[in-house]
Amino acid sequence: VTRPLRTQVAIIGAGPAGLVLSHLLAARGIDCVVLEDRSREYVEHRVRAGVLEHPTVELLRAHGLADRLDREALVHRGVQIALDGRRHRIDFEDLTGRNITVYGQQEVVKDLIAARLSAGEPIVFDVSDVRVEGFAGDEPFVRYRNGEGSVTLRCDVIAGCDGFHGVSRPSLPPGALHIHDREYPFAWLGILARAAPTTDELIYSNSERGFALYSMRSPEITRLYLQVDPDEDINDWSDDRIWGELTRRLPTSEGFTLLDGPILEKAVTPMRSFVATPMRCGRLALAGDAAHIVPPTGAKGMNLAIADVTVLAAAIDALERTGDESLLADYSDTCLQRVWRVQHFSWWMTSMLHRFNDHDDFQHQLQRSELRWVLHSRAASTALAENYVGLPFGRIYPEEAR
Ligand code: FAS
Ligand code: PHB
Repeated sequence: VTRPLRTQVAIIGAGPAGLVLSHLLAARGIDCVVLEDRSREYVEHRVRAGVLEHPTVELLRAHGLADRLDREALVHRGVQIALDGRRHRIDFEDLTGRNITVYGQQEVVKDLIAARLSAGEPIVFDVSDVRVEGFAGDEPFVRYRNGEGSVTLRCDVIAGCDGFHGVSRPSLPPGALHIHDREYPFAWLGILARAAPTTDELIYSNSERGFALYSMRSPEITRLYLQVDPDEDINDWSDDRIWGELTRRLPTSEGFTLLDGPILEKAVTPMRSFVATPMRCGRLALAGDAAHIVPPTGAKGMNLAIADVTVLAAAIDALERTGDESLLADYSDTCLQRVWRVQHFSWWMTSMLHRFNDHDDFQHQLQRSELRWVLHSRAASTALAENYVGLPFGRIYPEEAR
């Protein structure tokens, strides 16, 4: 049985992009349905990002979505970068007057889902066979299957917020997209451990053995990452081997101790830079990881996804309220300004902090010189800080001629 349903916006995916978009649209009185192919349990426990930019927290707070965040999250006023075992602090508040917040992506997702469901707004979990169609015209629709059979959901706009492996980007006609991508000669092995953090700020460490990152989730949980080979097999890494390598790469000399503990989760994350342009085809708009991927070194993936949907919500509002399609037509160009700024920042952080091949000593000397400049020059550390805490939403260079 195919039941025709109708809404204004069909959102594919209940990750940060899809869920924030659903709240931004509801705040503007626009109906939407969120379709998610996993269970609520699964999406609420998927361990991923951990750093929220300043504008992201401001947005969540402005929409009444930050109550638990304000109670439980960790506000960080700076970040530490270690070179040759010596730590240097980048003071965000001194350099930019702003800070960042450490709060797991899965916590953000839990809060967004709870808020949407308590408002009586639909999220359809465990859907299957999602297909996006008709978006070349002005009557797009989504077909999917759920427990009761197959459904056709008619709408005005489809928001493809279904991540890198979703169905939306591949649904664009052949040749509609230009793909820009870059692979890196390494990956990150990430762990979540029940071990109390012994520092109250993140430490990014460039060591001759390779990159390591010390992060956290709460006073009881640390989140740590190691640079490994791109095809690393997680089964080759015992807990002891992981803790041993972290100890060798983190600056444990200067009064920083690394407490170990039971590892609750471990996974290898590939590193890539990827942008699909344009981010829209007719009435199908791509947002977040469906359109772009950044290496996690800049802590940008989730924040960039949320930035996209602040632009998309305004564009959809104009279309639904007055029939004006101009903001939707501008959607991709407006987002891509920030996407490429964030791509560059994430590539820059990655190129400064990771160990590249051993034979290019010239590149190695350039890397060390650039990192020392960032750690010792106020101008250079301000450049890092303003990108790290997050640029204001909207067009990042508003003064530029349109
Ligand atoms: P998401 O991938 O989060 O959400 C897409 C949603 O769509 C998912 O719930 C998925 O189940 C659903 N979906 C997929 N196909 C569908 C279909 N056909 N039908 C319906 N639903 C469908 N970023 C950082 O900043 N720091 C990090 O440390 C970090 N670590 C990461 C580790 C891993 C393993 C991964 C994969 C990503 C990591 N990221 C990190 C990036 C990550 O946080 C993303 O940038 C962020 O989740 C992007 O959010 P969305 O665009 O909403 O996509
Ligand atoms: C995290 O805490 O998961 C984290 C922090 C900073 C990054 C990437 C991941 O750059």
